[in-house]
Amino acid sequence: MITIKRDLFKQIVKIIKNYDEIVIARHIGPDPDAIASQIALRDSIKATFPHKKVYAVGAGVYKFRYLGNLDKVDLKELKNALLIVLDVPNFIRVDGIEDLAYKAILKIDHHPAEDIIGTVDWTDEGKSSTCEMISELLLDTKLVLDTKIAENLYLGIVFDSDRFLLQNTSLETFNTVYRLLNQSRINFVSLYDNLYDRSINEEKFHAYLTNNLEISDNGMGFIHVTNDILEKYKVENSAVSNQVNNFFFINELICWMFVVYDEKNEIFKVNIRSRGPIINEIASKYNGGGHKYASGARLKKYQDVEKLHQELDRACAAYLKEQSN
Ligand SMILES: [Mn+2]
Repeated sequence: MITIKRDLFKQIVKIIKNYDEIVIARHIGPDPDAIASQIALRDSIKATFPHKKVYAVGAGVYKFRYLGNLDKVDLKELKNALLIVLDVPNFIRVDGIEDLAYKAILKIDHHPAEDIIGTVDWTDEGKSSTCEMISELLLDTKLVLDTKIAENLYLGIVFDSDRFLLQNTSLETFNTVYRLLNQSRINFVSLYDNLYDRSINEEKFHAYLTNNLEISDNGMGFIHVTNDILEKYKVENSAVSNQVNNFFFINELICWMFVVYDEKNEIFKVNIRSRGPIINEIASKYNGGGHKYASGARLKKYQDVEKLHQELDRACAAYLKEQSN
C-alpha cells in the first residue's frame, strides 16, 4: 500500500475514533452500492467500537431489505455527531440528514467531486463503487470485516460494476475483490439470487423497452416511458432506471436515455448510459451529473428533455465522426 493511502486510512480511522455519535448517509433513490456500503460500514464500526452509537439513515427500499436494516433515529438528539457521506457528491442528493447538526464530515465516494468536501475526504473517480473503497478500508485497517459485511460489500461492487462489465472496473477492483473473498471466504455465488431476483413483469417490460426504443442514425437511443405503460406492465417507476444497464453491447447503440415522469416530485427523471461520448458534462447542464458514461438528470420541463436528447445525439455524431477519422 502506498504511503498516501496509508496516511488517508489513518485519518479515516482517527476521525471515526474521535466521535461517539456517527450518522452514515448516502444518496436518495439508493442502489445496492449506496445501501450496502452504508450498512457494511455501520456494522463494521459497531463491531470495532461497541460503545459507539452508529446510525445508517435514509429511506429504506423494500427490494434491498436483504442487505440489512436502516436505523430510525431522532437526529435532533445528537449533539456531537460525525456525518459520514457515502456514494454521493452533492448535499442536495443526500437522504435523511435534514435534522442533523453534525460537527465534521467524512466523505467516501467514487463520483466526480461536487459541493460536499469532507473534513476527511476520500474521493476517487477511478473506483468501481463505494463498496470497493470500503472493502479496501476494512482490509487495510483494524476495522472489523465479518461475513455479513463482506457479503454486502461484494454485492455493492458487483452491482455498480455490473458484474465487472463496466468501464469503472480496474485491476485494483479485481485485486480488492480477491482479497475480500480470500479473507472472508463468503459463498458469493449464492448471493446472486437476491441481487438478480426479478418478476416476469419486469422482464416483459424489458422486452417493451427493446421493442420501442428509438435509435437515431448516430446511435442515440431514446425512450419516454409513460405512466400508462408502467401500469400496463405492473412495474414501478424505478423499473426504468433498473433496466438502463441492460442495453450495453447493442451494435446500433452508443448512447441511450430513458425518461420517466415522477408524479410525486413533478419531474422527468432521465437515465443516460454511453459507450461512446462522455455524457456527465452534458448532463450537468441539465440539472444532472454522475459518471463519465453513466449519468442522470432531473428536469421540470419536457422541452428540456428534448434539448438534452438533441445534444446527446450531436455528441454521438461527433463521436462517430472522430472514430472514423
Ligand atoms: Mn456507487
